[in-house]
Amino acid sequence: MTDRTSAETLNRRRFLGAASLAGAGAALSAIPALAGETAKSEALITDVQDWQRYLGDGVDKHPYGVPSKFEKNVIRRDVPWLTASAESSVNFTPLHDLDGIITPSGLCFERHHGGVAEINPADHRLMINGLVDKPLVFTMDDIKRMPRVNKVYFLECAANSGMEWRGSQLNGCQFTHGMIHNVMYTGVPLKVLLDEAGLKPNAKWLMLEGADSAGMNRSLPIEKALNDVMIAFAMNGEALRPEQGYPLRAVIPGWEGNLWVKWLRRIEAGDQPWQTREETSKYTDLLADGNSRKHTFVMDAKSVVTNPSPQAPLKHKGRNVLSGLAWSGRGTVKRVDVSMDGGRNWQTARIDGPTFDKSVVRFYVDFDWNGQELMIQSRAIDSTGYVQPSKDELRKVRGVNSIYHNNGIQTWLVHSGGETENVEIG
Ligand SMILES: Nc1nc2c(c(=O)[nH]1)N[C@H]1C(S)=C(S)[C@@H](COP(=O)(O)O)O[C@H]1N2
Ligand SMILES: [Mo]
Repeated sequence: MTDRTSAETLNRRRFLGAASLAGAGAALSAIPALAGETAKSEALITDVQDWQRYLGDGVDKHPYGVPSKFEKNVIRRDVPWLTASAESSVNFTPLHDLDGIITPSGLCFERHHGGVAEINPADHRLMINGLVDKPLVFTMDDIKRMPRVNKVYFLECAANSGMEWRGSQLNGCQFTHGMIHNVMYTGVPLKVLLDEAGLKPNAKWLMLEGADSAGMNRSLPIEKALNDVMIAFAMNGEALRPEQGYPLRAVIPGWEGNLWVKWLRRIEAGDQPWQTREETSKYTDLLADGNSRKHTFVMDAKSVVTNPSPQAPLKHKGRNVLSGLAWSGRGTVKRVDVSMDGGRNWQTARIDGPTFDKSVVRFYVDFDWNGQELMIQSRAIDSTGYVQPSKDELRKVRGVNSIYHNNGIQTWLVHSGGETENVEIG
């Protein structure tokens, strides 16, 4: 199998031959084939293997564990031509190599506007000022003496799938959908901190500011801040990674990643939104008529099949597992439908693992593949009843000028040899 992980596999393909898929529904039949082979004599079973001949490493070899060397291709990747420099850029989570719902901390995609701030937690301060009774400054020790909570949330950059607005472009779910991660955060509800400071009645918006060289800031409506926003110091049970905002970041459940200010140093309460560079020049959705959608904070329901996908082609006929992720910024994912024939027939996928509010879910379809072409799609239905739209439905409403909030249905074309590519149905 060729390694399709490099960015050079950029492709613009549009697939129109849906007729060749007649009868693809047969691929969804119950599973007759065994996955294993009938036992026979084989050196890998009968002989003593190399790794059994000598003593292995002791417990002191890796004070901090790292993955097996055989997993060295499971890494974040970037697309060098997308942005001008690595300090103001993005890399992508290798979704096709992961399972379950938790993104390992070391594989979480990163998006920085001014590189990674290196902060000694002893020197970090969080200030709350503006329209409050009592401006306050917290040390990290102070924050860790406040009541804390644990929550699993997805973070999706508003630009995720942004390169796909006009047509299918990037060959791999890592690149089309990899600006998302889903981890367990530990932190203090922002409401607890705001209550200490005492919000004035006219405080309607907060400005969150980062301590990075970009000094990134965003405005947040007070209702959201008091509802479920967290100030987190840990992810997946340990301190945040430097790249994810160590020692402190904002967690804004279900809302676009840009609001999740990293290296959080200041929260100012005001009576209106701040006009920041971010808000005026970016993170607004340009419509066909030249107008912009503003304050499009919530990430609508979306899903993607991670396996098979261009970086993870089908290798075997017979028994196979289709797998994917679905999420909604408006609540939980109630159902995921999967089609193998470009949206003609749909079946309900099996969601396995926990379903949390504003977290991804993992879904599966166990199926039997006889080598025919497949056009694989998934669509998420969330707890509000919202159904993930097709890309064409989305374009009818939003045109093609936008970069942000593309939650359209993704199509993967699986060829008879198993190779899989990013296509769009005409
Ligand atoms: N201080 C600061 N916070 C930031 C950013 C930044 O550049 N600086 N990038 C934002 C954007 S656009 C996104 S999508 C998320 C990415 O979070 P991650 O790097 O943990 O994936 O952080 C947000 N918070
Ligand atoms: Mo972002």
